[in-house]
Amino acid sequence: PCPSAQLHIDTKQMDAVSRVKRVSIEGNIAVGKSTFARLLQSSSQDWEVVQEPVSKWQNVEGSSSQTGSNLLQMMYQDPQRWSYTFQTFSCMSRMRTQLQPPPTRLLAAEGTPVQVFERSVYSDRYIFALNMFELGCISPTEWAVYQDWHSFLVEQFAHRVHLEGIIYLRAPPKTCMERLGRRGREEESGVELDYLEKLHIQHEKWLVDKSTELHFEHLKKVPVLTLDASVEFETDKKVREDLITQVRTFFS
Ligand code: DCP
Repeated sequence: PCPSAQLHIDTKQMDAVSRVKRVSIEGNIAVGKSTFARLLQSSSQDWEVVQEPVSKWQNVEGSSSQTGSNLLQMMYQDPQRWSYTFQTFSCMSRMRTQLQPPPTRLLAAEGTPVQVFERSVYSDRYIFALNMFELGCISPTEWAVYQDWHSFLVEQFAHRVHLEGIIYLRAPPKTCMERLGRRGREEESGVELDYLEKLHIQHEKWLVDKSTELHFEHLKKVPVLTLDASVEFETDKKVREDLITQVRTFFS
């Protein structure tokens, strides 16, 4: 095509991409983010879930024929040694995921297309990495290095990792502990209630009390929808529909 036609196509594509809203689902380990994301996706053609790349963390440098290191397990077994490495790797893989363009199917959506992420580069830093630093599993030097590259990357890609909204699935740590036990992910078998309580406090500080010191102006303005996730939304149809209606109303 002639350059002006190419430019026309690119502008149209860019318009379509900018129509897509980006929303992340946040909440404690095992609260039910993946389940809720799936429910949202199946409730409308305009919603598309981008899954969290957990399997990559369980198989670093591996391929389909060769097994790599399980960094998630290494981090839980020796947090002092592996937390920084884990937080670097998980955030980099998330950054890649968040930078991927929305699928064509979503660009052609009739209504308001929404891309739903399970967690974000923001919870990586303000929930997990911060918590590990406060627990002494990430040293002050590692924390300074982490914050340096994290701020740099988020600022460089600000317009592409920006979120239009956050859904906070809120449940008591005890409920998450029960769900974690039921799910039985092997690497998490040593996780204790105390750890989930600490992560709960980090979520509350960031998303409810707004007392976490955030380093990005755009993040301070992102609207947060807090949902009561202590209810059994997977099995109870009425509860599920009510939560989905709340989300749709919030983002309409
Ligand atoms: N994790 C971590 N640091 C991060 C991100 C995740 O230590 N920056 C760990 C915590 C969990 C695992 O990775 O052991 C996956 O955590 P999530 O809470 O993100 O995902 P779940 O699968 O537990 O969520 P849900 O059950 O709510 O779908």
